Order: sequence, then C-alpha cells, then structure tokens
Amino acid sequence: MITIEFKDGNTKQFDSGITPEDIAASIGKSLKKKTVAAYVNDELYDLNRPIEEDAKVDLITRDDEEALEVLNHSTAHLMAQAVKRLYPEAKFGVGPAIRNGFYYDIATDTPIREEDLPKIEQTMRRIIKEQEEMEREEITKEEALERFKDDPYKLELINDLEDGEVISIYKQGEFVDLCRGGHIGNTRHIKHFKLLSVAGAYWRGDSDREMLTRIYGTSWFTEEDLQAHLEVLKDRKERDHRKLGKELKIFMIDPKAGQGLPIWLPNGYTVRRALEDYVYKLERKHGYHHVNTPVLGTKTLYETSGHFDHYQDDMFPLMKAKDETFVLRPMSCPHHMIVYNSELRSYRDLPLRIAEIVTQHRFEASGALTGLERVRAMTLTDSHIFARRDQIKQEVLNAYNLITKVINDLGLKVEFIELALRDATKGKFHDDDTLWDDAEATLKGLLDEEGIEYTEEKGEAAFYGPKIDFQVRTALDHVITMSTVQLDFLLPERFDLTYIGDDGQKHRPVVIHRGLISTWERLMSILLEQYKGAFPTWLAPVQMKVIPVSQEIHGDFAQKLHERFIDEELRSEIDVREEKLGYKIREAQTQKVPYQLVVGDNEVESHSVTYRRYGEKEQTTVSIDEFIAMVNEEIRTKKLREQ
Ligand code: TSB
Ligand code: ZN
Repeated sequence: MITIEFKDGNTKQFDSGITPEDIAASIGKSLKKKTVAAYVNDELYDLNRPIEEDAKVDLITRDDEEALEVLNHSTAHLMAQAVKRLYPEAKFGVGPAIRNGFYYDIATDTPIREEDLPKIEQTMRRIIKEQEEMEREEITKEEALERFKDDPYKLELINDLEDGEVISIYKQGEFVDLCRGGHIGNTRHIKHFKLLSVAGAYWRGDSDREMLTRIYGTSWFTEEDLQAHLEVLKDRKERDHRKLGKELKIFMIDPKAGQGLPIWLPNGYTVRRALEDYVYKLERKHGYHHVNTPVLGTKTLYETSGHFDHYQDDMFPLMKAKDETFVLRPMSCPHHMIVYNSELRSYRDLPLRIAEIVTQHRFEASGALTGLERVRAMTLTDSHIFARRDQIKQEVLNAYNLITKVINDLGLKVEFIELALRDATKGKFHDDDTLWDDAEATLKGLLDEEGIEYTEEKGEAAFYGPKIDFQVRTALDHVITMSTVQLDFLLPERFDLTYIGDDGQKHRPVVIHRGLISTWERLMSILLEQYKGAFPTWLAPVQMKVIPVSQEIHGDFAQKLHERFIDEELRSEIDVREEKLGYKIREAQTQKVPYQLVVGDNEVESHSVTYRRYGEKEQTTVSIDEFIAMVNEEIRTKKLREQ
C-alpha cells in the first residue's frame, strides 16, 4: 500500500501502481470524467501513469489551466501517429502544445499541404476509435539512441540530453514517440479537434538548417469550445492587418524594395498624416519641444551611448565612407542627449521634454518580420524627458497619463501593462547594479503607489534601464509593445549631462524615454486590426464617397457637392464611373468609407444630402450645411465607431 496526500492535506491509502485516473474514480464518477492528468510530487503525470510510492497528488481537471495543454499535447501525438500511417517515411521534430493548440514539425518526402489535413484528421478519428492506450516507458540514453536510430531529429534531441538521464518514451499502438509526458492516457479521450494550417519551420529555428513542415491544430474538451475557438480564429484572420492593409491599399512590402521596408500607399499615408498632426498638437499642449535630427550619426556617438556595445545585434552594419564611419541609427536618444548638452541647463529648465517623430532602422531578424507589426524601417513617436531626481515620479506619471489619453482617444484595447526588468545573468544590459536597483525600485514603487496593475518580466528591459510597457495582443496572437516609458540613469552618465542646481552646484539629471504610441508602422497594424479596417471619420483615408445615381442627370450636382467638401478640407471622393449604382455602393462599402452619399433626383431638387453610415442600413437626408457641420463635429471630437 502507498499513502497519497491530497492538496487539502487529506491522505488515503491505495495499492501501489494506482493511476491518477483510478484515484479520481475512487473519489467520484464526475471527478473521474473531469480529470485529465495530475501533479505527483510536482511532476506532471499522465492520466494512466502508475504511482509506485507515497506521494503528494494534485489532480488536474478540465477546469484547470494546464488541462487544455495536456489535451493538446496528447492530440499532437495522435496527429503524429496518423501522419506516420499515411506517410511511413515521415521523420518527426518537436510537437509541443501552444496557447489554445499544438503543432508538430514533420519532414516527409511528399510535402503535406493544407488539402491533406482532412485526410490526416480522418486517420486520427480512426485511431481514436481504436482506443489506443498511451503507454509510458522509461529507457536509458543508449536504448533511446538505438530505438530512434531512423529518426535523425529525435537522435539530435536525445544526444543533447545529459548522460545518465532517464528518458521516457510513449507508445500508442504501433507508434512510439520521445516525450516527457503529461498525457490524457488514452486516445479515446480526444474528441473535439481540428487541424488548422501548414507552415514551414526551420529545424531548431535555425535558418541554416532544413525546413520542416509545421502542422498546427487545436483540441478542446467540448464541441462548443472548439466551435467558439474556430470563430475566434476566423475573426482573427479577417482582422489580420496584412490582409486589411492590402485590401484597403494602406501599405505594401515588395521584396524588390526590401523585406521589412514598408511602402506607405496614399491611403495609409493620409491616416499617418492625420495621426502626426494630432500627436504634434497634443505634445505641444503638454509642454514638449519638437526637434528634428538625422537618421545617421557617427560611430563615436553610438559608442558613447553604449548602443555599440549592447545593441549592435539590432543595428545595420557600420557604414564606412573615406575616413569616416557612420551608424544608421536604431534609436534617437544619443541625438537628443546632444540637444540637451547644447546649452547650459539650470534646475529651472527642468523638466525639459524633447520630442521627435523619429525615423530609425533596426536589423530585425528576417524570420521575425511581420507586415507593419515588426519592420526594419520605422518612425517612432519618441521623446526624451530630462528631469531632476525629485521630478521623476511626476514626469513618469505625466508620460503615463498622456499615453493613456492617446490610447483612449484612439479607442484601443491594451492587453496588460508590463514592468520590464533586467536579467542580470544576460550580457545585453549595462552592469551598474546600483543604477539598476534604483531605477527598478522607482518604477515599481510608482506603479504600486498609483494602484496600477502590471506583470513583471525579467530580461525585457532596455539595455539602459527598466520600462513600463503597454502590451497589445495582435490578430496573429502575438503580444507586442505599443507604448513605453523607460527610466534611464545610464545615458546621463555616458553623456555627462548636468544642470546647475539652486545650490549653484552641478547635478546629474535623469532621462525618461517615452514612446507615445509606438511607431507609425506598428500603430497602423494595431489600428487596422482593432478597427477591422473601419477607421473613425477623423482618421479615415476617404471620409465620404459621393455617388451619383446617373452621371448624366445627377453628375453636376454631385460634382458641386464633392468640391464643397474639398473646400471644407474634408477627404471626399466622387465616383463618376458609368457603373451600376449597386456596384458603386458595394465598392464604397468594401473600402469601409464612413459616409456614402447617393445623389439622385430628390437630392438635386432639394439641394440636400442623403447619407448612409458605414455598417448601418438607414439613410438620412439633411441640408448640405447640416451634413458638413455634423461631420466636422465628429472629426473635432475624434468620435469613435462602434466596434
Ligand atoms: C522610447 N529609445 C527608446 C525611445 O526613446 C526606444 O527606442 N525604445 S524601444 O526600443 O522600446 O522602441 C520603442 C517602440 O518602438 C517599441 O515600444 C515598439 O512599439 C516600437 N518598435 C520597436 N521595434 C519595432 C519594429 N521592429 N517595428 C515596429 N515597431 C517597433
Ligand atoms: Zn530613447
């Protein structure tokens, strides 16, 4: 007999070799149904793995977060087995569970395509019917090397394991896989799954190694959950900014021009100009001073700042021209330090808020480039705030509040706030512990004092200091940083920044780096996805489309209307093509233009406007002046659309 201790401290005796499934069954039928695995002395155990000794057992049920992971991980095995039946030559890489799903990297002679997924699903269902037990076996490294001798990728993984380490393998029917475990015990527990897509993935993420086929799938405990998730995925696909950006002619990326080097098309640039105008005016109002500095700087400048030592991997290579060496800048901070140092500063000059809409370049890994979300050429709504120590809290808070205002004005959804800290074991951060402790404690203290909820993330700080990051979830389920406030005690040292205090002595200011609303590129990707391409009127590339019913009869009046709007600095377009009315209306709709104005007899006779808002059915007729006043008011107040 062995003694099992539960989470609540209760204990119970069982025969040795009892499984988590049997333990659950001994407590109750419904618990048995809900249990998917267990933690046994903190180790993840399969539902059917025997427990041989006294242990603390914590059952994992469907309601627990890990349950879905166990199910998806098990489904990945099931899929691999099915693939092996259909493609006997298949070689397997890794097949982990991911958020709400799983994937498996596989090499086959005949490539697997999306059309092949239903066939694989069918085979999976057959295996489910066979009710294969997922049996665990522990073997030595030598045995493992022998057992997987025909699987080059598995061999590589086995060779990476420490000598003497116990290796576990899992058998289900004819299929054997190398795995640590955490399974649902029997394939019959897998019911509601779908294979989603196929992509290329380099073995071990290394672009110098071979490309495997990655099959993505998702698995759920109920059909409703599966269907709900498929809906979410469908919605995400429709929101994908790369798709919307193309349809709405916002931007393009052409390999001839360069990957990660986006081209803003007229529609996109119009939105960008509207945003730029808004940010510039807002910053002026909040005491920022705008400068403009070059995209190039000397190598010395970036050696002084520390970018050269800590940030070089993200920079384009140096540019040598005769006896000079230049850096294509990845950030503007060094230039703004020079601006600070251009005058003698006194305590009365602080805080000094230097702002710039900064064009900069980063050598992002080609595999990481994603539409406008992650690019190599970008323009950041940047600022460096120079402050006295006693002003830090207020200035960080001011920056935080301004960011919040902009996010609210744009109606954007932030997933969470992250406090990004240093990881002292990594070399990419400056190494003055005192400065780090001080800066990190300051930001933490401030967030706590203000009652702002946040998560902490080690290793995500900038090389010069900790950050408060506003994180957003994208259509591709990436979590990316939008806005940021960063506290820096390093650059003031590096550039020997000083001000004269009220004591007549020299003092060191601090620098607060502030990215207001990301780069225009990333912001555009977020706007497209969160608005589903339907920009509010103040941002819309085309605000109204004038559509005469008949060009011959209503064309003149339509043209006059359009010109009047243009005079009012509204972004109007007129559709003069000899196309069917329905066709023109549909097109305005796919372009998600906020106002469609169909001009017919009634409008010509009464000199009025009949408008229909995007996404609404109803039409309204008003006078021309009323319409213009209404639209102008909407623009002035930056009215958001219902999403
Ligand atoms: C805020 N020196 C600071 C600045 O003063 C700085 O550059 N910080 S940063 O490195 O965090 O970048 C600022 C913002 O730029 C990020 O928060 C992110 O929103 C955006 N950004 C960073 N890299 C990319 C990229 N490759 N593509 C698009 N936007 C990016
Ligand atoms: Zn900076």
